[in-house]
Amino acid sequence: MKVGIIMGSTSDLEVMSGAFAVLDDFGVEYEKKVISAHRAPRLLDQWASSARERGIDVIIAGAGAAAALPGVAASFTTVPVIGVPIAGKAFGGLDALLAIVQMPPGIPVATMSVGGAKNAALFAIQILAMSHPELSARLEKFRAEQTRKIENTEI
Ligand code: RP5
Repeated sequence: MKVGIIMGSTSDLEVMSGAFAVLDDFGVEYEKKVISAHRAPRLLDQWASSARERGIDVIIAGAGAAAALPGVAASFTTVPVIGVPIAGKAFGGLDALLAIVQMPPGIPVATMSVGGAKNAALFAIQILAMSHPELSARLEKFRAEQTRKIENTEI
C-alpha cells in the first residue's frame, strides 16, 4: 500500500507538505518527487507509466499555473490521480484549478480545492481504506476526534 506524490516544482513543496503530514500521521507509506509535465515530460512518462509496478495505489499530483501535471500523469496510468491546484502569483490558483478540473472525458482526475493537499491525502487514504480495514478504523477514529473537538469548542 503506497501513495505517490508528485509536484511541478520545489516551489510547490510548502503546500504539498500538508499531504506528507497527513500520510505520516496515518502511517501510510509514500514516495515523493518533483516532476514537471512541461519541463521534464519524459521523466513524467517514466514515473507514471511504472507507478503501478512500483506498488503505488494512488497518485497525488500538485501543480500551479498551466497545471498539466495531474492530467498528463493520469494519461500514463490507470492508478487513480488526485490533483491539487496550487496558487501562483497571477490568478490565485484559478488558472491551475481550471487546468486540473477540466479533464476530457476518458482521463479523470479527482480535483481538490486550491491548496487542498491535506484533503488530497485524506481522499487517498479513503481510497486505500476500501481494501485495508485497519486504515478504515483509523479514519473513523480521525473523524470522531474531529467532531469531538468541534463539539467541545467554547468561545
Ligand atoms: C508549475 O509552475 C509548478 O507546479 C509551480 O506551481 C509553477 C511555478 O514553478 P516555478 O517557476 O516556481 O518552478 O509548473
